[in-house]
Amino acid sequence: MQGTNFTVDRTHRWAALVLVVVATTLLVLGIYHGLLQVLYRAGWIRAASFLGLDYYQGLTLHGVVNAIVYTTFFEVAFGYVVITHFLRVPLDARVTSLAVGLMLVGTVMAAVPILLGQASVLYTFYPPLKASPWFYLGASLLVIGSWIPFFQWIAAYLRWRRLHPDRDTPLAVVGMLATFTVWLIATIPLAVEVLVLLLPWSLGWTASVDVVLARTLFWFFGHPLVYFWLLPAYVMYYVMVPPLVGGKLFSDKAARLAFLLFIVFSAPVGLHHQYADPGVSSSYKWLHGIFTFCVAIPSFITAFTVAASLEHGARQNGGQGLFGWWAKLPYLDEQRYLFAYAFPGLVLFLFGGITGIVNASVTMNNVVHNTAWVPGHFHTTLGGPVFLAFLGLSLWMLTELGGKPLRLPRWNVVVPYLWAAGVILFSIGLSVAGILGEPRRTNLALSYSNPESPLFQRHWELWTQLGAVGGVLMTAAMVIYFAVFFSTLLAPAQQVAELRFPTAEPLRHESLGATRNFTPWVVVAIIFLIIAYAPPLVEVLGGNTVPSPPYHPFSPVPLTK
Ligand code: HAS
Repeated sequence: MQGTNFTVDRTHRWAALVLVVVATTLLVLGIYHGLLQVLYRAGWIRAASFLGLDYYQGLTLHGVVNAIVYTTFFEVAFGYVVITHFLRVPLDARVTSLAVGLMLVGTVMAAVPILLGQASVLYTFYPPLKASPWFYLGASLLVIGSWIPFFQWIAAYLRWRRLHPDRDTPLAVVGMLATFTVWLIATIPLAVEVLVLLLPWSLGWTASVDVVLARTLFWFFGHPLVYFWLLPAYVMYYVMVPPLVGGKLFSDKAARLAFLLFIVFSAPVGLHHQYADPGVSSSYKWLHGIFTFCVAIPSFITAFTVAASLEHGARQNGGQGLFGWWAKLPYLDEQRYLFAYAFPGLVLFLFGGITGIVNASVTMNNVVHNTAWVPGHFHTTLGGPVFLAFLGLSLWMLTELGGKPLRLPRWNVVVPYLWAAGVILFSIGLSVAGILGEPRRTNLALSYSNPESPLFQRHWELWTQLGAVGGVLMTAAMVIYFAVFFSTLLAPAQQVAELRFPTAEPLRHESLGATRNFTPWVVVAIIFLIIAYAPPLVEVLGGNTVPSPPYHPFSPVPLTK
């Protein structure tokens, strides 16, 4: 791997390693419950869990661990690595320890009520589903813990700028600062939802909750959240992948523009999750729909820029012809395994992008909303480029920061392809079933998938079975991944820990213009947020929706004919 060497200071090396190891350990639980979900939906097992959890508990654990805890822990770890490596400005070790401590304590506080069955509210925790106050407090601590690093990084960045007024900000730093700007924007409405609506309600201080307001605040958070997940994968694609394929980044300016456009467009789109909700006028939904098509633009820019960088690298290695250069990419190279964790993710995201654009269209959304199509979509986005990038980069951090030799390297490069094959089958199964009307988040095994039930739907059967085959392949990939990760973790350190960060050089010099500076993009983002959210929030606040009492999900008694 080409790149500059830098030994990360001890505190940040340990902080990143602790976060990555804890996240991957919890992931074992998240993956296990994913497998149980898909087998249970297909009717291959009768109980949704072998650990005594019911259907909604297992689904909550699966979503919270995989989508919230694993991603946040990973991103803070990766952020520390990027910022310390590229800026080389010292960060206060005590503040870092506080941040990591809060994230760990918050996670335990949220996990216990889930395991006790007192927080079966799924990862979206929509009211009127009600959780124990400990769940909301724990989630708040996790979020506060993840804000602290961002404030450290902003201070470090401003200091770096003063020291190097003429230098362009390293691209990876632009990417991670954009990631956490999106996170900060997203988590402010979340904090309002949790601290003003849900926590007092859960503590019994208020009797009911405004469901429409809570959902609007949640999706104000929920869609920028998906770009918080995506952007570290884009850092990998733009910064690390070009040198891995022996080439250069096709356009540094396009990469910066993509990151900055996410700051502008990632948030004013949340109502596209609420097209079917009453209480919000259709004109605002329409406006959010337009913004949603805009937020696809930086991903289109990424598709072309990354494809051009791959082609450039492959041609440097002797690739020729219109398609012949594809053969020169290092698909199964054990040394450059990060490429294997990038490429299938990019392919999956072609499907994730198309299905996302289907979702964004109001009329087509009516067909797929709340059906199995939606998990079909997000396993090719969150479960595709994002998850594969995080898996590969976690392993990379473990070896680079821990000074550990990679174990089972041949098995390791198989993992992303096996996972992607599983995701494709899983997503085809769920997407087709969704178009045929199969609901998501429903205890199917007791109703629609149960031949004994009057609700039984035979035409979904084939597709749920296909989804289950995909789920088994995904689990097999993860069993191999865990074997690689934990055997590497347990191997004795053999080298001085030093960071070899593959870092792309731009193909040509470009004048960066407005992409040199964050401020105008943040200002435009705030203006768009006010335009997109002030009127619907005023409408919801002054509306005539009736507050709801709490509701606890339950596993219904099997229906019989
Ligand atoms: Fe989404 C629902 C719209 C992207 C995640 N989304 C969800 C949910 C999740 C999620 C978790 O408009 C469910 C939430 C829930 O629980 O209810 N989504 C979009 C749109 C995009 C999009 C327009 N989503 C994502 C990403 C996610 C994610 C990214 C996670 C990381 N989504 C929606 C909508 C809903 C929704 C509605 C609500 C549905 C409902 O009714 O409930 C866009 O950002 C997508 C743009 C992407 C592209 C693709 C670019 C392609 C690239 C790959 C290039 C490949 C190369 C390799 C170079 C334009 C970059 C070449 C190789 C070859 C072989 C050719």
